[in-house]
Amino acid sequence: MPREESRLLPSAHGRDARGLSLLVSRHIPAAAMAAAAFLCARAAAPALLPPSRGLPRRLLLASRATAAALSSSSGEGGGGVEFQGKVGFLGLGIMGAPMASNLIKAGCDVTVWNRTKSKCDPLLSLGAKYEPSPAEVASSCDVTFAMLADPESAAEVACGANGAAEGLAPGKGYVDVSTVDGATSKLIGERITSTGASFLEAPVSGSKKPAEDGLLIFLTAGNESLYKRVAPLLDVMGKSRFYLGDVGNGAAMKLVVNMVMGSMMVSFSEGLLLSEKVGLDPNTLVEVISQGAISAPMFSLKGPSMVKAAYPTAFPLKHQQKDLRLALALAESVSQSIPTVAAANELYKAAKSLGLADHDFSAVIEALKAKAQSSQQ
Ligand SMILES: *[C@@H]1O[C@H](CO)[C@@H](O)[C@H](O)[C@H]1NC(C)=O
Ligand SMILES: CC(=O)N[C@H]1CO[C@H](CO)[C@@H](O)[C@@H]1O
Repeated sequence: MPREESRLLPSAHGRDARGLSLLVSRHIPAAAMAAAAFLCARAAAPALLPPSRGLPRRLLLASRATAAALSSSSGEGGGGVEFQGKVGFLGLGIMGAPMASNLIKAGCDVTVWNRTKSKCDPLLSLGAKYEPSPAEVASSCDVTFAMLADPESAAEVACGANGAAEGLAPGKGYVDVSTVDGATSKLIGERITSTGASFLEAPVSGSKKPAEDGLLIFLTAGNESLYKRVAPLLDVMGKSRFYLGDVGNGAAMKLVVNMVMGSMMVSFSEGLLLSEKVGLDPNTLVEVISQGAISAPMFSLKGPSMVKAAYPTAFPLKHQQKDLRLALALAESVSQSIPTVAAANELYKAAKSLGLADHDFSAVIEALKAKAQSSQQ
C-alpha cells in the first residue's frame, strides 16, 4: 500500500494536528477565531454557576444503566427509543428543527432552545419543553445536542455567557452536530470536558431533506462512551454513523467528502456542456448517468435544474469553494498532490467572481459557460 496514502488522516490529525488548526484558521475570519478562543478560554476558568438545578441523581443513574444495557442490544425498529434520559437540543434552524422533531416523534423527552424563541413553537406544540438559555437546557438534560450555523455561533452557544458549558457537569454529555473546523471543535471540546462532562463532535453529511427524513450520516469523534450512549438517538436522526477517533477527525472527514463532491460537480458540469455542444440532449445524459455505475443522487437531483440554468440553494457555492481551499491546504500539509481539486477550486473562484457565491454550488457550470464564451470571442 502506498505509504503516503495510508498516513494521510492519522498524520494530519493525530500528532500533526497543529497543521490542521493552522490551515483551518485561515478560512475563519481572524476576529471570529479570536472570539471563539477567548470565549472558550475565559469560560474555562471556574464557571460562575447559577445554583445548578442539578439533575436528580436517580435519573443520571437510570440513564447510565440504560446506556450500559444498550451497548449490547442494537436498535430494534419497534416502540420507543432506548434512551431514557432527557435530551436537550440547541439551535432550531433548517437542520436543527427537523432533527429535534424526529427525536420528539420517536418518544424522547426533548427540551429545546433557540435564540429566536418563536422558532421553538412548532416543537413545543409537538411536546417539547423550553428553557431560556443553553446553560439551562444543559443543566436540565442528560445529553445536549447543538446544531448551529457556523463556528462562531457554535462556540458562543457552547462557551459564551449562559452557554451550555455553564450548565454541564460530570455525567452529562454534549454532542455538537454543527459543521465547524477542527480547531473550533477542539476549543469547544476542551471547554466542555473542563466541566467534567463528555464531548462528542458529530458533524452530519446530508442537508435539509435527509434531516427531515431521518437519513443523515453522522461523522463522530471524541468521547467513545458518549458515542455509544447516544447511538440510539443518532439512529433516530440518521441512517448511519461513524466513530472516527480524536476530536477533529469528524471535521476532517467532512472536508474530504465535500472535496470529492466539489470535483464531481465540476466533472458533471463539463459533461453537460460538452454533450450539448456536440448535439446531444443533456437531459438524456443525466438519464444515462443515472442508470450506470457512476450514478449519484446528486446528479439526478441537480442535473435537470442545471440544464435549465436554475440553481436553488441547498449548499451555497461559497461554502463549497471554502471547503476546496481547506482541502488543498490539508493535502499540502501531508505533501499530497490533488490536481483535480486544484483545477476545480479555480472554477468555483471564477463562479464567485461572477456573483454566484450564494447560489447553489451547481452554479459552477456558469463559470464554464463564461470561459467557453470568452474563448469564442
Ligand atoms: C468519556 O467521558 C467520561 C465521562 O466524562 C470520562 O469518564 C471518560 O474518561 C471519557 N473518555 C475519554 C476517552 O476521554
Ligand atoms: C442561536 C440559534 O439557535 N439560532 C437559530 C434560531 O433559528 C433560526 C432560524 O430558524 C436559525 O437560523 C438560527 O441559527
